[in-house]
Amino acid sequence: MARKALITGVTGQDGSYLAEFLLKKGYEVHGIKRRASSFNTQRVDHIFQDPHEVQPRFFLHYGDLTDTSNLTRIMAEVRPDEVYNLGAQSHVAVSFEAPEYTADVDGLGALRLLEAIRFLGLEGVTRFYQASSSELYGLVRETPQTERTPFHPRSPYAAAKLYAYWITVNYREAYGLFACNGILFNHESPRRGETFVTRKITRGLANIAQGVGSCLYLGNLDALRDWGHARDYVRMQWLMLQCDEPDDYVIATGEQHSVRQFLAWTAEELGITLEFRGSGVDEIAVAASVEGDLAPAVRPGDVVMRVDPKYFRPAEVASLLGDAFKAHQRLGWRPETGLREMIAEMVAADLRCARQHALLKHHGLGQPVPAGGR
Ligand code: NDP
Ligand code: GDR
Repeated sequence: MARKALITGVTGQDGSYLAEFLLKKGYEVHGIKRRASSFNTQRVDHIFQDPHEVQPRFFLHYGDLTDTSNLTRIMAEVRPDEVYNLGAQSHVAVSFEAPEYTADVDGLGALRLLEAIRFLGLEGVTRFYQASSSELYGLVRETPQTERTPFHPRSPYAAAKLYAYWITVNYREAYGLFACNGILFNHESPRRGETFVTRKITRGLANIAQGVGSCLYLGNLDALRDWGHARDYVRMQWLMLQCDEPDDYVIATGEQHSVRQFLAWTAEELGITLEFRGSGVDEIAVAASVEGDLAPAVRPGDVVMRVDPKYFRPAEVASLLGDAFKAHQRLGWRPETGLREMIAEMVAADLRCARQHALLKHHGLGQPVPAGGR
């Protein structure tokens, strides 16, 4: 019998990589997707299996983390060996605008799943993974951050994730559930949502390079992050549930860079050398030189980025840097993809899209490409 996994957030960045990973391992994979007025399964369409054509091992169920009866019913039907709770309103800036919804989905959503496991008597059957976050550290008390670093959340998102973290620990201690927290630092990929800063930059600059996008507007360029590749991080999510004992693990690269550096390296990938002028809200990035043929629409002297204070957050997390020593020591995990390599992969993917837009525009068929919002 194939092992069964249930993934919330299967249509998101991590959910799609994890589903691929588990299918390759021979799992039967069940994912929860939200009802939307248009298609929202682009990230998993390539692994969808038409039940009319093959004996499928990948199933999608309509559901929502705010809906207890729906989650309990899916859990009862699937009786999964492993649950990966990746579903979330995952945007930190948006959580300031929708704090109650974020608390409901990101905080209580975890509780609803844990309670469903308990209510159905699956404690001895089902292992649980909670997608915890380096945002828990917030106002950091020590660098680098480890599993023992105290938390100080700085957003409604992080406060909701703090509840989910502790309720996961609580169900492990109180009911003996095999429940783990992965405290994951930022991880990105070509499948990253378009409004997170890395993808906003790779997509925005690729569009400018091909003449289908205008100036990029960003917020805090001084923010420091520890960026890894999502593909490497989902492997660790699975590894945690294969251990003899449940535990919590930091997953990070141990390297830290600024948003400004990420922008400069992305430009370099396109043959553009950037010069940063001004400071604070007046800072701009100018194309100092352009080489090669990847950015035909950019001329030296063009302003490609301006700071817009609208993207500053009410409370910022200035600096995050993780120490994944425990994951390395106990589970043999190390990230395999370096940041420059990941930027190259993201730029290549966004450049392909930008070129398609440019071609359509050339034939008078193009729609304007919206710049990434938040
Ligand atoms: P994404 O934003 O790409 O994916 C989030 C997923 O959750 C999507 O499938 C989304 O559905 C789904 N979702 C949102 N609201 C609900 C809801 N009410 N009910 C059910 N599903 C819902 O996030 P990532 O893949 O990047 O992250 C996965 C998890 O890991 C999240 O919990 C995130 O908070 C956490 N995390 C992420 C990190 C990162 O750097 N990527 C780092 C640390 C933690 P839809 O597609 O319909 O929007
Ligand atoms: P983060 O990721 O908040 O760390 O949360 P994000 O990419 O949104 O921001 C990283 C840093 O970049 C700064 N920044 C901008 N951010 C966005 N989104 N848009 C901008 O224009 C911009 N300009 C500068 C931000 O202020 C911030 O400091 C991500 C999410 O995936 C969470 O779900 C996850 O828990 C954490 O990573 C770890």
